[in-house]
Amino acid sequence: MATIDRVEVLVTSPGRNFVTLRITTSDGVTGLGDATLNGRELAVAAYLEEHLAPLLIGRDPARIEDTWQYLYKGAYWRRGPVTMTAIAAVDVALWDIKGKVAGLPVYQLLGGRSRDGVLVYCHASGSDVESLLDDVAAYREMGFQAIRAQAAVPGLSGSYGVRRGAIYEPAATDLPEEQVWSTEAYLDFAPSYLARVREKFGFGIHLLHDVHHRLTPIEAARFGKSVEELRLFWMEDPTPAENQEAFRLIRQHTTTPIATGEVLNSIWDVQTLITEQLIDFVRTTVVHAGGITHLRRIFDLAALYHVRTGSHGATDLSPVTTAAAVAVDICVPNFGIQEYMGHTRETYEVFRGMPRLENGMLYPSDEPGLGIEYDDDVAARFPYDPKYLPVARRLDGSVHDW
Ligand code: GCO
Ligand code: MG
Repeated sequence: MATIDRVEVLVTSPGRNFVTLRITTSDGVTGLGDATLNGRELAVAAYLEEHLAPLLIGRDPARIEDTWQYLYKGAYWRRGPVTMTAIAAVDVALWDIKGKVAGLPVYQLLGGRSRDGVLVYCHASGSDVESLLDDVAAYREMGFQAIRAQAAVPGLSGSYGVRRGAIYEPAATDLPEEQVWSTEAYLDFAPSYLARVREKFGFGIHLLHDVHHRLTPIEAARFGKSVEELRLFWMEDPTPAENQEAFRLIRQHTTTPIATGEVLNSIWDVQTLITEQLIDFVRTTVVHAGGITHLRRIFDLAALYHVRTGSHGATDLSPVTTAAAVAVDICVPNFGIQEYMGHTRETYEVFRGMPRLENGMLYPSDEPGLGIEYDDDVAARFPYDPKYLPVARRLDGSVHDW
């Protein structure tokens, strides 16, 4: 029997920070898992290095489910982003190893394709409505079929979701940037620019919008109602996600589809949302929700309740997560959509073998495992670079949900 011989925690910053776990077996097979938690990277790195690596040495790499249960139940302390990201990294690395040992891509181990490719949505944004419309046009040109639209709210500094450089990167400062938020200004403005996108591009594209946890349930209900005729694919995170019951009120008032889950980490965090059918799309992802093993469990529960998948895929999730997400997405019967933002050129030099993107769809690699290779030499050129996500303050100076 092969055993786990080596466990390495790799930190690199080719445009942004990524934490990667590499597990090597006694047969010399290696597996990669993403362990990136934006703005809290070293907490997960320490969890892995100090607490999980010593438990993994000598274990059978083939026992993925058993290792998952051992790490989850064995910690006694349940759930939470740091724990679930660390467990995810181990889980994904072990699936990568299993695929390489079997000589099969991971999606074949999960049951094989249910579809030809994975529909993705990209991010269009603008500092004003005209530049947003130009951005949507550019993404249409590139062949994207589903587009998220965000514009800067007039008068507010640093609106969520508006790209400043070539790639959207909210964690851009050494200490948290302070941004200004006004619910009133947002609610007055957002429906009007989403309407402009529909006017210009029609109903032949899927249109998405991220509220990013900013509204109360009754405000979210009002927003959802006000955009009903625009037939959004979804409104994302209308209200802070940890209060699952809050979605009952939103649901009673609007037919605008609801997506949430990018900050949630376990099946227990989405149980009410799913079993009461309070959402249409669950956005938990491989890296922050316990890996392929646990994500599949969430998605299977969701399938029973007509909830489709829509995994998080921002720039702060590494190509290892994209590859793992696509492996799951291509298999599960209740797939909805996959977020796709892309990464810097330097990131693709560190992580080689990103799934192929064509006409707004991602296709998994047919290499054994996940098909991603980590280049240590390139990674060494980009040392850890501490960066924080912004915080939001209301007009009176008090802290709001960012
Ligand atoms: C999304 C997300 C991201 C997050 C980011 C935080 O829908 O893509 O909301 O943009 O803000 O992942 O690290
Ligand atoms: Mg989001």
